[in-house]
Amino acid sequence: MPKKALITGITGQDGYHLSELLNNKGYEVYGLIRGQQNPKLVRVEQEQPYIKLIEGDLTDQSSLVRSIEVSEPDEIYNLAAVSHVGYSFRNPILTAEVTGKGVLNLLEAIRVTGYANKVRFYQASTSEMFGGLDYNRPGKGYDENALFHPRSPYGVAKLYGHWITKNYRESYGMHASCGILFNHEGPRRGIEFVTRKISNAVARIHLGLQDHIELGNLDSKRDWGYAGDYVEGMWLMLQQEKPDDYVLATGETHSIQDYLELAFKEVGIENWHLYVKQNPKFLRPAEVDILLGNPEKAEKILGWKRKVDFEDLVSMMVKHDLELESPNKLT
Ligand code: NAP
Ligand code: G4F
Repeated sequence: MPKKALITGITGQDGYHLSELLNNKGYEVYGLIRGQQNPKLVRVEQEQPYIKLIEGDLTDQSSLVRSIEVSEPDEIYNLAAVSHVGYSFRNPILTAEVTGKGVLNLLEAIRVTGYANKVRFYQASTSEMFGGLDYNRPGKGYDENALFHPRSPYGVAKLYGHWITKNYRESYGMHASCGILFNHEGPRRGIEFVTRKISNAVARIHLGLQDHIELGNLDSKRDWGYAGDYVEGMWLMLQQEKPDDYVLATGETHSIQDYLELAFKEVGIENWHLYVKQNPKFLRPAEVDILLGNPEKAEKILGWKRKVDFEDLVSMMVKHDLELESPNKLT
């Protein structure tokens, strides 16, 4: 019998990569999809016809109960969230309902359906929970024991999801693990996130389709890896005998300016400053200035290691967007 996995957030970046990975491993893959006419439905049906889609929403517990009853999963990956930090400042209550309480809705659905001791559960926790304030930690960056100090409604909601998952592990003996993932990107990244916004704009500027890009804070630094590498780590967490929490990161940090420099170089532009305007609209009420993760525990226990480095990630994203935006391709 093939293993069965239920993935929430199937239409997102990680949902795409994880379902590819699990399908390649022979899993029967179920995906929760929300809305009565989700615009991404056609894309999923065309590109990933092997996914069995189930309608549901993290805020509607009855749909979560149904999704478990229909899929009878061995593994559940909770990737669904309001995931954009800037958006969470403008929509904090929705963010709390989905990104925070939505995790409890799903855990309760698992418990009331009698799956608490039958299923393995992955919660998508985040480096945003650290907040970047105590970066003075010498050397190696945030690990699993670092203090949390979230700096956005998103980070606060994720912290609730993190702790309620640990609480269900401790209270009901659930095989529930949290992956504390640092930023991971790739061609499937939503255009609202800074790396993809830049790679897409660079491609369009090169092709003469736009003349500049507007951004907010250019000084912040992130530990950026490739999403394809990170979903492998999620799967590895659920293959361990014991549930636990793990940081996945590259151990390097780079600024938005570093990313801009490499992305523009990819199309032969040395002076990126000529094409970038700052727009206060993209600034946040509170910023996470710097994130740097320490993946030593995941490397040692899971045998996980990222494969794609920063330079290759930027190059991959710009090349993809050049292909996507190329006028020849559209005709
Ligand atoms: P993403 O591309 O923004 O995808 C988010 C997914 O959540 C989408 O499929 C979205 O569906 C779904 N969703 C939103 N609200 C929902 C609701 N009420 N009910 C059900 N589904 C809902 O995010 P991602 O980059 O793949 O990240 C996956 C998870 O990891 C998220 O929880 C994110 O917060 C977390 N995370 C991401 C990173 C990163 O760098 N990517 C790092 C750490 C943690 P629609 O398509 O219908 O909107
Ligand atoms: O790409 P971002 O929106 O990602 P952010 O805020 O780091 O959050 C992402 O990573 C988290 C993990 O650490 C995830 F949990 C979360 O779900 C999401 O995937 O912004 C990165 C940086 C920020 O400092 C932001 O202020 O880029 C800066 N930035 C500058 N101009 C911009 C822009 N960000 C966006 N999205 N758009 C801009 O125009």
